[in-house]
Amino acid sequence: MIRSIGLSIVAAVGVLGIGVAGPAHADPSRPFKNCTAAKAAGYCDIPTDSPLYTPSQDRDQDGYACEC
Ligand SMILES: [Ca+2]
Repeated sequence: MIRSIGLSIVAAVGVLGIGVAGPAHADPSRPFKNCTAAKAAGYCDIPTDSPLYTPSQDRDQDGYACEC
């Protein structure tokens, strides 16, 4: 019984951990409309290898869009 509860807690924490820690969880597959929208969603300094990157949002062309 105790073992069963312990496993349930571990499973619940695992699910929550993935939901909170996984950046891909809320990660759209296309760039944001603009940096205001990106930052509102918690994204900034978006690297060129991210599907969220778009050159028009990287004004200084340093490889990071929507600087923090
Ligand atoms: Ca930049």
